[in-house]
Formats: sequence, C-alpha cells, structure tokens
Amino acid sequence: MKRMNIGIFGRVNSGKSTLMNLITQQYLSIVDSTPGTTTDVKTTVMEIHDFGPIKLFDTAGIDENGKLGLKKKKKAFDTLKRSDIVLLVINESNNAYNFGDYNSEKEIIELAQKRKKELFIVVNKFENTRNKKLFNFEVLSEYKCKKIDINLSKKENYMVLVEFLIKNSKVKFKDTELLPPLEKDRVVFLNIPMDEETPNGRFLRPQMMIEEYLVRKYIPTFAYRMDLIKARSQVIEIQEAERLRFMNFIKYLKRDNKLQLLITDSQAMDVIAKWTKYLDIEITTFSIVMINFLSNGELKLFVDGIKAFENLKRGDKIMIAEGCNHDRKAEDIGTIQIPNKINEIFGNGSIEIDHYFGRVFADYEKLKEYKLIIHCGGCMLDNQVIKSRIEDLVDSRVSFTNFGVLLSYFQGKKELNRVIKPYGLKIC
Ligand SMILES: Nc1nc2c(ncn2[C@@H]2O[C@H](COP(=O)(O)OP(=O)(O)OP(=O)(O)O)[C@@H](O)[C@H]2O)c(=O)[nH]1
Ligand code: SF4
Ligand SMILES: [Mg+2]
Repeated sequence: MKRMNIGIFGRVNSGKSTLMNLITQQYLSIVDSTPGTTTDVKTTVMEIHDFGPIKLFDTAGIDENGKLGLKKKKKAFDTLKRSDIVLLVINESNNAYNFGDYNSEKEIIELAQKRKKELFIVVNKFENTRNKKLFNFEVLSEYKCKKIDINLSKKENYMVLVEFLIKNSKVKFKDTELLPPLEKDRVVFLNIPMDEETPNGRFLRPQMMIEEYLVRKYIPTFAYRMDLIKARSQVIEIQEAERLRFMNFIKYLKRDNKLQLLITDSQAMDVIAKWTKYLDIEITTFSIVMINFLSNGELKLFVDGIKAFENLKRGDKIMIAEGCNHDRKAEDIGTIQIPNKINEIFGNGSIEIDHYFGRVFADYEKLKEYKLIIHCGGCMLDNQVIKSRIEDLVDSRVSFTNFGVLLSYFQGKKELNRVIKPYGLKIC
C-alpha cells in the first residue's frame, strides 16, 4: 500500500509542531513559544488505523523575514510540492501577531491548489481566547477550503482529527503497474551485470521489485549476470566466449517461444543492442521500468526529452540528476559514462554538465538555466518526489529524459524504439 504524504504548514507559532505531536501521539517536534522553533523539515512515518500508512512532515513557519526566513520558506514549499495532503494550521488567536494579514496562508493555499493538493485548514483553537480578536474564516472564503476547528494541544483530540481526515480525504493514488502487460508462464530475462559498486547480499531495488512483481504474477524470471568487461573486451576470443554464453541461454529460453521480455541494466545497452540486433526479442531497461512506474506512467515525457538532446549546442547547460549518492567507481553511469558520451558527441567540454544527487534538486529558478535534465531511474525516491520534479520541470518548460532512454538512444533511434515499444511508444 502506498504511503500518503501529509505536510503541515503555516506561520511561525501557529501550532504546526503541536499538530505533528498530536498526530504521532509523541513529543517528536519541539514545541515552544519562541517563533521559529522548527527550523527545518521534520519527517516521520507511521500508520493511522483505518487511514493507512503515512509520511508526516512538520515544517518551519513561512513568514520569517531575512535570508534565512526565505530559505525556510523554500524548503517548506518544496515539501508542500511532494505532499498529497496539505494541513494549513492557523492559530485563531494570532490576529494581533499577524496584524490581520493572511497573505502567508493565501500563498500556501494558492500553491496547494495550483499543484492540486488536498488541502484542509486546521484552525488551532486556544483556550482562554476571550477578549481577543479571533481569526475570521471569511477572509479565506474565496478559496472554498474545508476546515476543522480543534484545540491541538489536547491529546484526546487525536481521534477528532483522524475522523475528520478519514471522512474528508478523497486522495486516490493512480495505480500504475510496474511493468507493461505480460503473460503468465513465459520467461522474463533479467540482465544484471554486477560490478564493484554492487552491494553484497542483495539485489538492487529495481531488480528486487521486478523479480518479486513477476514471480507474484506467475511469470518466471531468469536472472543472468553478464560480464561487461569480457563483453566489451578488445580480445575477440574473450568477447566471443561471453557472447556465446549469453546466446546459449537466449536460444534455450526462446525454444517453444518461452521468452517474452529481456530487461537489462541500461549501462549494458551497447552490448544488448549489438548482440540481439537480429533476434526477435522485446527489450527494455531497469531504468525505464522504474521511471515509468515512479512517474505514474509518464515515460512519454522522458522520451520526448530526446528532441532536446538532439538540439543541444555548444555552451548549453544540462543537469544529470541521480536519486541517491551511491559509491562511485571508474565506470559510473551518471558521472562518467553519460558525460563521456556527451563529450564524444558534442566535443569535449562543449556542454556544461551539473550533477545533483539524492534529494537535492535545482531550485525552481535555477532549473530554467538548463536545456535538459537527465534523470536516473529514481528507485530511491518516492512517487511524490518524482511527480513534484516533473511538475517543476513542466512549469519551467525544461525538457527531461532518463538514463535508460538516453543510453538506448546512444545505440541509435531503432534501439530506443525497441526499449519503449513494450510501453506502446515510438519516436520518429
Ligand atoms: N494554550 C495553547 N497553546 C498552544 C496551543 N497550540 C500551540 N500552543 C502553543 O503555541 C506555541 C507554538 O506552538 P508550536 O506547535 O511550537 O508552533 P509552530 O507552528 O510549530 O511554531 P514554529 O516551529 O516556531 O513555526 C507553543 O508555546 C505551544 O505550546 C493550544 O491549543 N493552546
Ligand atoms: S536512485 Fe537513481 S542513481 Fe540511485 S540506485 Fe536508484 S536509479 Fe541508481
Ligand atoms: Mg514548529
């Protein structure tokens, strides 16, 4: 079951951390009357009975002044973009402090509505508010938001809040299958060329996910380790021996038409393209499978990015984004193989290449400097992060593609068409 991202937002001192602690029923976030107590995003995962697994974000207030205040606001808004549910906390007795200005709240609502988030206003009702000029919901009436009035500091209000969420939340995750439709009892070949980077004791996440998904559906898998050093050897006998080893298994599996798909590590596309050129085998790559799955079936957008690659010219700037910061070795795809190929195609140093790793991604403004973003399979990121990146890229009109798509394109358009064919896609 997918985890729902719930983000808590608002001004400083509105009771955001008090809400975080109410939901988790623990003193997780520091609560204090000093404005700006929460300085960064605090994340926790939990399960709410009858609601499901959630990831909860407590954020800094977005109305602090100065450079640091802006940084906090940016981080809070980045978090909002990857939230499915936005809880906007308004301290009903803060009117004096706000001077009756609700611009920060409006900014949160507008971004949430623009990004089609489910938004609830949580009006934090303090005790002893007599004689205070209280928040009047009318000021936000134009936005037509649902609200709950609740005293967040009362632990027993947990159920009131949860029942409100269960009753009002309509978030539905789009169901995307991990792989295109496949037949039961026909084999999927998994080409897994291990190297020094490959961790001991387990497969990588995409390999594990695909293996489990297929076996669950009664689709047998054939996991195969290709020796890429031998496969690319300049010594013909070594290369040929490795090719024959591979071909023998392919021939064996193709008997009785038992082989239905070959999924390869995208860095082996040069070898797979060459060795399977005249064979009638459907192929795709782990990276393509993952980016299609994590983007909820938006592979076409990544394929369209190839046009931007073809149009690159001297002096253009591109970004290579990887969803994690794994150990890097001499033939690393993102930092070595792809940049080398780009230098080979466009001339050494012609294209300026920036790298981003893990959850760090270029600011919305900085994105516009790039002609193209090349994104990995994103297996360590969740759907919500990939979705928010795609929305930022589409908004800022920056093209993007994916490691698997590009590495296949490097073998020619025909090979790119082969790896996207299982998804019903084609480029001209
Ligand atoms: N009396 C009362 N105090 C509350 C209530 N909710 C929050 N507070 C107090 O308001 C202050 C701010 O609460 P926090 O939960 O830290 O607010 P925040 O929005 O996380 O604030 P920052 O992290 O500074 O942005 C604390 O002193 C809380 O004890 C409430 O319902 N009643
Ligand atoms: S997040 Fe990206 S770089 Fe990291 S292992 Fe997954 S696909 Fe590779
Ligand atoms: Mg706080």
